[in-house]
Amino acid sequence: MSDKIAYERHGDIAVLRIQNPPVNALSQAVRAGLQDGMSRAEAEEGVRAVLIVGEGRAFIAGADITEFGKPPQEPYLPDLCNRIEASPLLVVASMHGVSLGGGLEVALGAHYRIAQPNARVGLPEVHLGLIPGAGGTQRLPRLTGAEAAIEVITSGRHVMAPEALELGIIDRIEEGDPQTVGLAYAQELLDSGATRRPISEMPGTAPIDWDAAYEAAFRKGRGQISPAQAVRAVQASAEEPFKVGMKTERQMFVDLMETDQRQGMIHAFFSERAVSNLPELKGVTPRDLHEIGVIGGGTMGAGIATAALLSGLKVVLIEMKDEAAKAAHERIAGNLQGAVKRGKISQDKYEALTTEALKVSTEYASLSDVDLVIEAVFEDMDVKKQVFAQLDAVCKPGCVLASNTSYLDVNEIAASTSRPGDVIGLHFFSPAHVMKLLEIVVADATAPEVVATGFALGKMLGKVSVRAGVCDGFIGNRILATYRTAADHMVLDGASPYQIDKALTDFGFAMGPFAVADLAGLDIGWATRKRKAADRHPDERVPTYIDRLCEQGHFGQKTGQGYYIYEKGKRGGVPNPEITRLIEAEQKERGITPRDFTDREIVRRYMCAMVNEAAKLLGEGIARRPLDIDMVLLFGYGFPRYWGGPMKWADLQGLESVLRDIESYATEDAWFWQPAPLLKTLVAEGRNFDDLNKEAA
Ligand code: T1G
Repeated sequence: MSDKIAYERHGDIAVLRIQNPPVNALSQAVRAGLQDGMSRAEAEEGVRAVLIVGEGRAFIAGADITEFGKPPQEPYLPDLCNRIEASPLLVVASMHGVSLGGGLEVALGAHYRIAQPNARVGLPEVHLGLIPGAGGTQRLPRLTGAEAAIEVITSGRHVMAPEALELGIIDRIEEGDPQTVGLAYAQELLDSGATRRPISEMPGTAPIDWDAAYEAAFRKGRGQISPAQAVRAVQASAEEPFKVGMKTERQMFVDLMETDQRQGMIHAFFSERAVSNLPELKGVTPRDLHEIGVIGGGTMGAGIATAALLSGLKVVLIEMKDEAAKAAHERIAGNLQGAVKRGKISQDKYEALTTEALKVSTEYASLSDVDLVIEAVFEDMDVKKQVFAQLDAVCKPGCVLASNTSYLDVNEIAASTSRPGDVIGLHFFSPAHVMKLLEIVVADATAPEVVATGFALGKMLGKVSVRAGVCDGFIGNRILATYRTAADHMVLDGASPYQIDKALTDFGFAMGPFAVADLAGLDIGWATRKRKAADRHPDERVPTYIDRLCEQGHFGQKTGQGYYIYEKGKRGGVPNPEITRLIEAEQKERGITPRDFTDREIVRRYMCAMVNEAAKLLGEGIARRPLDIDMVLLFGYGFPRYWGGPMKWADLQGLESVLRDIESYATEDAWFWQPAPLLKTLVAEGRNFDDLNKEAA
């Protein structure tokens, strides 16, 4: 038997204990070991039951994702689950930690299931662009009914043990060592004469409005196909005999395995874990973090303080005046009340955080003992330098001094202090206690252990932390500025902002660029255009129609009018005829004859601009790897996860075709569409962005 499964006899019960750290993924060796273990138990004298249990932190986290994309190896997981279920012995699964995907499917192949109170079960395959492929769509509905099964499968969420008990997914909850409680439960079942209980022999679920469920899943997936496919697989569990339903599920699973969306989502899964593992930080010890300071209690500062408090850190927040300090305290308390409402913290915890862990002051001297300070004050270099001068004077030696600036030069800020090695950029995204992305901006003088401390803070706050070099806009905002410009150029040339927004939401973005601009506030872009006007290149095409709207005092959602008109109490907005008028006026002024754009061309230009700027960033070393850029766009800019990110999207299109399009666009506008040197090199060498990820690992 494989060394991944420990086989033990306990009276007339055989135990198969899975030993495949870190999360007992169902590798080929584990599958073969379980299969052999079942045969051995059935061959041995006196064995009446089998207990399947996991060693370490989990029962089973699912199929081994590292095997995806490689030729499948027997025993195949659906066959193993069927084999477990078909055993003449009574089979019991004792679950703890997570039982996800194939892990839950193995447990559903057993006849009875017992779990720890804090155990979680789920079928998260949709997060990998797949559907459950080992009987989950056929067995789960037979236990829970179609609607509950569809909700669990299409959400991919983790179901806590009490709810799983209620849904009938597990039979019992009992605190204790998983093997001990599992053995006792199996013995109790044997003593009570309980019979085998194959789920496949249970009747299929009652029908529901399958087409409505399919439509709902497709809409919610925003272009992702596997959730909707899962509905059809569950429908098969109701309409076809079990064996036929299994074949239907298998075919759908195999077809989805071949899709770009599966490649994109697996790429996102592994990149999310790789992005914070920087080779240069191996062996570098971060500084201790127990208490942090936050300068500025506005939306951003309060969000950062909230995230820190929720992660267990103490916070000293500094505001200029008492009334601002009081407002900041209320803002943070409001954020924490939200966490209570969402069940993230108890009311007692809320009280402790707001009265003990959080201190709000107007005195910088209160920062004398903090381990790290993040300033989130007005985005002006002089203001930042004044703040850093005060921090430099009062903070203890070794205290990390961080700026939350979204584009200012962190090198210049560092040089204004006596300790540039302690200075770093920590660019949070608003709301900072909700958005997962954190850009860790490493200045020239930043010490390695200060970088390591930034990543340690990001991990404590549950962020996806990405290393960025110093440039205007770092990674995300610099790329955003470029693809926004591509959209602006298409508006000048004839595409309406509304067609562009729709084309991009159909591509999978939660919102199009113009709806996003309305949400963020048109005054921000207006201020940026004014800031950059002085050193603008003469060939740069910058529309002015939107400045005309800003001059009228319309800044988007916050004023009720922008690209869209927003009516009080109504979600979303309607196109603003004033925008169309202003665009037509500008086109006339510029002598432009507007032309039609197809949705495909809109997406193509938008994505090529994004990839081209990203490739420039990579070439300049601002971003370390293509996967870093993918994670920034996924976690900070609403990029559709099923593409894996812009760099994965480009690999899936083929870099040659992307470069060819960029070069064709450059014939219209050589200044904006200068092909990135790195892109040209990769195409010339027949390599792609994933090759760069592998080389940098
Ligand atoms: N396969 C291979 N490696 C896995 C893995 C898996 N399923 N799950 C986790 N790992 C690795 C992960 O890469 C990391 O590696 C380490 O374990 C710790 O993970 C047929 C087809 C289980 C909740 O989608 O959600 O079954 O970086 O850092 O935050 O129907 O991992 O240390 O080298 O994430 O405590 C379905 C995916 C598969 C679960 C733990 N299962 N995993 O989270 O630790 S498809 C999933 C997770 C399937 C069948 C279908 C999480 C976790 P390294 P971690 P964590």
